[in-house]
Formats: sequence, structure tokens, C-alpha cells
Amino acid sequence: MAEPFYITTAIAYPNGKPHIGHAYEAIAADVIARFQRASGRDVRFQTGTDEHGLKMAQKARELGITPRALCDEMSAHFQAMCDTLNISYDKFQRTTDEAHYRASQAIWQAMEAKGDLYLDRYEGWYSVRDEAFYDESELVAGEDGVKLSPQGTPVEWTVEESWFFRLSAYGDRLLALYAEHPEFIQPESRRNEVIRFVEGGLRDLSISRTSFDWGVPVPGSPGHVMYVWVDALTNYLTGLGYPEKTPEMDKWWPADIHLIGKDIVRFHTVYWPAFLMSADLALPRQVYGHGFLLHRGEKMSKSLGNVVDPLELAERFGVDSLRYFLLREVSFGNDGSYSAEAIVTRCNAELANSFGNLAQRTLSMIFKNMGGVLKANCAVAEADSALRDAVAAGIAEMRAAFADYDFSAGLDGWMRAVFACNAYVDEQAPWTLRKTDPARMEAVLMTLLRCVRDLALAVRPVVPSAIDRLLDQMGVEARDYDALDTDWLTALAGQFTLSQPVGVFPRLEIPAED
Ligand code: ME8
Repeated sequence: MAEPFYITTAIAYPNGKPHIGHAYEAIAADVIARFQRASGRDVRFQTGTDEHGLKMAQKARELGITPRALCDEMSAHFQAMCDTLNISYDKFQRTTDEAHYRASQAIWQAMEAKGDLYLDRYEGWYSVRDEAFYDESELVAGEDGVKLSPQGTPVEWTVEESWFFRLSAYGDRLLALYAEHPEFIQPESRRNEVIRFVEGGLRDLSISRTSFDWGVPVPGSPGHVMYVWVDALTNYLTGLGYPEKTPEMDKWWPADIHLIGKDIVRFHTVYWPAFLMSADLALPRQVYGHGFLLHRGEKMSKSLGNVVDPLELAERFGVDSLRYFLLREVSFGNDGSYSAEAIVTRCNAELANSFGNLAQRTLSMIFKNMGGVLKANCAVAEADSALRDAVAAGIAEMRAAFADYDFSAGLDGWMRAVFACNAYVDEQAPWTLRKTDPARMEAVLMTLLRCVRDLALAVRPVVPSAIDRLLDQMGVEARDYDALDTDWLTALAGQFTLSQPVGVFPRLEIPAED
């Protein structure tokens, strides 16, 4: 039986429409999910929206609508974004679902039964934008001496009755977890930050609010709603049917990876494992904090007017181009920059001119010069096996890098294999062989066809829809990585004839306004 692999993204605050950072996270998670599926794992992929908290309540008030109406409207935009970007999620979890209230209350009660919760008064700094409490020592001075959170957002002094979680009791266990499982927090730089934070000593965490009511009610404590992060993190369990002992809980929990952005690593690697330890639930195997996407090197912000609608980019350049660009251009784990020019340059050079052209040239030469007939038993020359080896090596390098979430290096290995094929076409010059040695021309074209299929299968998790259109034209059915080891051409020859091929990676143009 295939081994299960449970992957989740962060659930976004739907206080506005999705931006390119949300698209980036969804795409990266989708590539991981598709890569694991192609590698034979049984994958479950969950995403969703984080609908409670003061930020949502304030936004709804500003718009003069109920929080529920805001959530319904905006959550639908997030789901539509996933659908448009070809995100292969299995479950879209909303935190306003009835089932999520049950799950959040159950984990609360489990922590309470452990003796980890107590009622007290909270006095301290809170950032609504980050939905986070900060210690005085973490604050930084903004303009005119205004205090800001370490993320640069405004903080306000908050005093209210609150339930607390005994986070201070979990410091040693958390440090032991990080030491025993270095893979738990990735990449390494984020791991070091978290270890330093926990080593500095943990304070108990305020986990309920009384000053507003847009949240999951605290069981048995009228007037209190849960701190939004308590319910938000629980979404990873809700989607599996927790607190019921469902077959899904058995099969998928603990998650293999929570993919999130670098700004919310603390919530996932300090609070979340502590909550789970308290509730006697297994801990996720890994939390990966990816970098931020910057617009031409600058942070996106509404005031700079550079917040780009990912669907507009997808519409302009195509979903596959956007997916390829983001994985190729950004060194995963670090921040990365995007611009229309960079998308066009990268995709034209690599998808249209290199791989797309290779596939198109190969298929059209077979169509024109061989009537589209496939031949499996051509005589193999040394140059042919050398090319096959180079392609196999490039693909092996890509797969190893992808297994480590090093997508840009993986695609670099893949590109080198594409270049090797293009160099081989130029050297072998099948258009000349057509007259001088037709049997050799056929051997060259069939070698190229095999390489194109292998390269297409390899990169399919990144650009699934273009590759499926290409493989359809080639009559290739089996599309998982297992198929790389099969002699598909022998099985297909005689069964299938190529038609006039249609290119699948169009050349892009920079729109005039950019
Ligand atoms: O943090 N580039 O929601 P969110 C890349 N609801 N990633 C970015 C980004 C950017 N410019 N901006 C944001 C929340 N992200 C919580 C999560 S999980 C239980 C609760 C990432 O809408 C961000 O790091 O602010 C996070 O992983 C995700 O988008 C949602 O951000």
C-alpha cells in the first residue's frame, strides 16, 4: 500500500482578495503534492481560510457587513484562486464550519483536562494585523516613537480577562523536540531563530478574548471566544474529522508537512506543538517556512499600490508559466522577487524556446518525415545512449532536489538535460539525415521522442496542464514517475500515430503597460 503523505498550507485571512503571496504558497504546496503523488505516495492536501479574529471583525465593520458575509464572499475568492491555479487540494477547510467549532472546542477541553489552562487578566501589547501578542522587549520604535511589532505593524495596549495556556511549562520539551528532530523546522535559518526564542524563556499564552465575539466560543466560559490562532491551527485536524477517531485521523495524522510563510513560523513550531503535546496528539513531522515574494524587490502593500492580483497574472501569462516562474526563480526558503519582465524572460527562455521548441521540433519532424509513425526498434548509436544517460541524470538530479524542496536547483538540473537534447538535435541534424540516411534519422527522432517524454513526466508536477496536453498528443498514458522506467515506446509503436503537433508553451510578450 502506498505510504500516506499529508500536506497543508496556511489558511489565509480572507479580509481581502488573495494576493500573489497566497498564490505562491498554494502553488508551492501543489507542486509538492503532485511530486509526491507522482513518486507513489498517497497524498492528502488541505488548504482553506482563517475566518475569525479581530482583523476580520474590524474589516467587516469597516465595510458595514457582518463578519459572516465578509467571510462567505472572500473565502469564495480564495477557493476560486485555487481552482484557477490548478491546485489539487482534497479539502478546503473554512474555520466557520460547524465541524471546526467542535474540533476547536475538543482540543480546548483536552488542554483544560490536562490542567494547562487557567483564568487570569491579560495586560500587554497586541497587534491586530498580526493577530499576535508581543512582549515589550520585542517591540521596535516606529516614526514619532510609536511602538511597532517586530513585523512593523501597530500594537495596542490590551487589558482583559483571559484564559491562559501554560506555555512556560513546555520550553524544555520543545527544545528537546527541535534537538531530536532537526528536520522539524525547516529551513535551517528559521530553526535557529525559533530555538533562540524558546531558549529565551516562554511566557504563558493568552488564548481567549472578551472584548469581541467573532470567534469560537470557549466551552463553559460565557463571554470568551478563543484567540484566533488556537482555532486556526486546529484546522489541520478538523479536516480529518477530529475529535472523532475517524479513519482519516488514523491514516493522515500527523501531517508530513505544514507549508507556511516565514512570518508565522513561531505559531506553528512553538504554540502548535505545545497545544498538541498538551492534548496528547502526535506532532507534525515538519514545518517549512518559505520566504516572501516581493514585487520588484519591494514588499507588497496597499499603500504602495503594488499588490498584484494573481489571477490577473495567470490570465496574462498563463497558469503554467506563472507556476514555473515562481518555482524556478525563487530559491525556496528565501525571499524572491517577481515582475512581468522577469516572468516573460524566464518562461520564454526555458519553456517556450528550450523545452517547448524541443518538443515541437521533435513531434513535427516525426509527423512530417515519418508520417507520425512511431518505431521502437531503431539501431542505437553511442550518441543516442549518451543523450539518454544525460537526460536520466538530469531527471535524477531534479527528483532528488525536489524531495528536498530545492525547486530552483531541481529545475536547473532539468534544464541542463533539455539543453543536452537541443545540442544533440543540432549535432545530429536529422533534417540532413532525411536524405543521406533515413534509418539514422528515424533513430535520432525516436531517441528525442523518448527524451521528450521523460522530461515531460519529470516536470509535470510544476506545469501539469501544458504537459498533459503534450503527452496527450504523444499518446502517453502512464504519467507517474514509475513510468520513467518503462519501455512505453515499444508498447505504443503500431498502436498510435502522431498528428500535426500543437505547441503547448506559447511565447509570452511583455504587456505594453509594464
Ligand atoms: O497568516 N509572500 O494568514 P495570511 C509569500 N491566517 N507568502 C506570503 C506573503 C508574501 N508576500 N504574504 C503572506 C495568516 N504570505 C494566518 C495563517 S495558519 C493556521 C493561519 C503567506 O492571509 C503567509 O506567510 O496573512 C501565510 O503562510 C499565508 O500567506 C497566509 O497569510
